Amino acid sequence: MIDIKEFTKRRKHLMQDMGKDSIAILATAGEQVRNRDVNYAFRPDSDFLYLAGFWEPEAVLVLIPGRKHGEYVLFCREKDETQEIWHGRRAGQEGVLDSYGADDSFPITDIDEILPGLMENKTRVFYTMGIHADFDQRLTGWVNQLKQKVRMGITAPGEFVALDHLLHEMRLFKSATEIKMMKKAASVSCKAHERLIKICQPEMQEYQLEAEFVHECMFNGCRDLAYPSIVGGGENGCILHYTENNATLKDGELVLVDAGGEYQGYASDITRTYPVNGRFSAEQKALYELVLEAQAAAINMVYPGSHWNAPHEAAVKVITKGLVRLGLLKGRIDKLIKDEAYKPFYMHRTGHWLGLDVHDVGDYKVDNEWRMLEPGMVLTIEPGIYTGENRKIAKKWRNIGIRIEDDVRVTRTGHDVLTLKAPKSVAAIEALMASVNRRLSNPVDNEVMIKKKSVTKKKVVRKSSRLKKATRKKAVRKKAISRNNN
Ligand SMILES: [Mn+2]
Repeated sequence: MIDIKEFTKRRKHLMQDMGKDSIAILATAGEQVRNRDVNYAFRPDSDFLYLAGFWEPEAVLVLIPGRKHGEYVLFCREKDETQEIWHGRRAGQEGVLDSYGADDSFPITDIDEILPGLMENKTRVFYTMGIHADFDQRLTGWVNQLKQKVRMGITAPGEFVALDHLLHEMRLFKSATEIKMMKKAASVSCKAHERLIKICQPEMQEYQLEAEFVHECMFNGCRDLAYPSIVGGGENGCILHYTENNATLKDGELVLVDAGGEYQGYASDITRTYPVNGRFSAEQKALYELVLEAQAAAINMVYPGSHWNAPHEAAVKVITKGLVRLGLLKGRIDKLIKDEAYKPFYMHRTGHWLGLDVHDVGDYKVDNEWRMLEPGMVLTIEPGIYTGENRKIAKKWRNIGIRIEDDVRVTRTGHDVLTLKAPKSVAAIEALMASVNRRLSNPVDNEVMIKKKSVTKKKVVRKSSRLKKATRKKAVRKKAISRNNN
């Protein structure tokens, strides 16, 4: 758990930036329906989480610098015995005063009556428009209510200021506590990637690797993942945001795994690519080492005073040069870079900010110039090469997808790679994969894999004896009985 003092510090910082006569209002995320009466696992809004550290749905944070009865007001659900028996514990009003540092708290159901009063005679409202349409509307309603009271000597706020502007600038610079959380997410995820490299073998399903990743992360304290895992074998590795993860991993192909655990809300974001059978082919190795070289060059450009785009420029240069060296591009390097000739092979950028959100908040440009890197920022460095079905290149080069991604913190003197422990050199990967007798330690439950084969073997199933059918019926009956008992 993060100490509540950390959240108090953040709120104080924000209130200083807001100044007097102002109020900040921030609602957490709503619950999302998955299907009918089943919800997705709840995840608070990251801005809200950053300031409140409060994980319950239906909550609104209000900051009023200088308010006599307390500057931090938190609206949340009331305690409710029945609801808590069915759906889980609630902090309630007393709970958020005791454990979450709130100065004042009201039931969320009373917000219509209370919040307009808190806005009285404030000049500025800090609020992020356009995230929750219904809440935007309610807020406008509350302001209009106040406007109707002018004759009673009450003034309504006349100025709306984008809250995310201040807040996202704060979130861009990670505190020591935040770095600690991110390191934990990173180290758990590194272990998970290592586990997958050891376990991977031909004829596994992509989702079986995904399952191993989830297991290792959750088992080690990351209750959730930072984003849906990408596990793409062969040509699927060329689909940048591939998440179907339902194909069979084939001997001779590479597999690309882009996955990261989340710890206390903080993301890690790691990609590793390796041969399904444990040995890189000559072409795979040539392209892989090129991406690795590009990544090293990019990471080298991460230091205070460097600018946001410098790592990308370094990666593009190495990749373009390398593609020429391998005969996949022809021409003068300068011109190829200028014409973006590398783009059919490398179509995305080299990274993004990382934090509570996997694509974290923070401006990339200031006054239309690439932003300077400063200590405390955390970013990913993730160059890649994706040859796809490119008919302009020889067949042996096609359908290879490679990305190598690490999480890098800008330090006072340079950088610190948070995800070094996930193996990535050709030698390390091949040695690790050779070190385990992968066929014998096969974790794959073959029943899961029969799915595809059974389609072609239908005839055999039909031929099966009545006896088998009878036992199957029995099993179904048993299942139904046990279901009723639950
Ligand atoms: Mn990424």
